[in-house]
Amino acid sequence: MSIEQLRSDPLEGYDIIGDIHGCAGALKSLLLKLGYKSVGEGFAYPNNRRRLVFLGDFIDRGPEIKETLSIVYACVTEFDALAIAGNHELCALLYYLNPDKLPKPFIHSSIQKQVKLTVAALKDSPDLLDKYLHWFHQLPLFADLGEFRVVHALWDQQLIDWYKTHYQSTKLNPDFLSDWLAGDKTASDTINRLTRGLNLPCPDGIEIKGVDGVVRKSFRVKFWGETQPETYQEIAFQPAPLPEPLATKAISPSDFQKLIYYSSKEKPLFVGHYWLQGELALVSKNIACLDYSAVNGGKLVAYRYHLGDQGLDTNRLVATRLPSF
Ligand SMILES: [Mn+2]
Repeated sequence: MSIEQLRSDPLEGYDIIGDIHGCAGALKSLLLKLGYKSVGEGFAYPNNRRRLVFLGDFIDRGPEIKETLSIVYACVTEFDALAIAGNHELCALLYYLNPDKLPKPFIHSSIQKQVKLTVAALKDSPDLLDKYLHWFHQLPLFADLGEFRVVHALWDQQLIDWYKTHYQSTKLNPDFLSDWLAGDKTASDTINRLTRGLNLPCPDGIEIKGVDGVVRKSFRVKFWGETQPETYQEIAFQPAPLPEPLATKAISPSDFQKLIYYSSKEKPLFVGHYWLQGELALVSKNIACLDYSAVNGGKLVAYRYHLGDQGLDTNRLVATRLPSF
């Protein structure tokens, strides 16, 4: 198959891929399972009838970061795939832009260690590292593809509208990056919410030990579900259960004010980021999270979206077999 033969048929749909984190082997097997063919360094669907959408976090953690970057970059630049930024791509950018003053909580010690894995994977190819960092500078932070939306962690319509008005773009750009690095609160809220989701600090000095062994003083929160939740357990969304007494504690009025609600009447939304485990399922009627901990012995997951679909369907979730590393 040559690249020239690819561009003919109308678009049938999109295949949206969750967090890869350097698992190129899992990525290749998922793309082959979905019917994509290897072309050059990338993958394309026969006659370009389907396009790929990557939800961010291509880098860090995993064993084949360099090859993963090569595949995703080629899919985007040669075959019209879309890739949006995850918190790890932003972290890598900041690591180069501003190594002496990294904004917290966006960058903490464990994520810094992970960025070093990406730097190490590209240490013999400084030109490639430059190329990818340049690419990261221009990745979209979110996208509305007409029938559905994508963002790495959380769709906050208010902050997205602010971003589009303020920067006249959906992409990362130098003005935004300099505002963020200068400590602009709305810029910082936007990047935190969209790429890390909503995190609430644990009250009363409570700590939570994660499935990755990291002890955290905050926890991730849902942006769907009940419109009037009462306890912290009802809004928590993370692998480790909340410890008592936090789980059954009533949500404080100030935390309640921070909650975001993506209505079930909104168009379908795809996110990654949340380290899901176990059986594939939608997280709500109109939201699919496609991060199933690929790098942690889990699965790399895609959603097959056909143009004209009415709503989401669990049967469209596709996973690689368990990788062998
Ligand atoms: Mn992430």
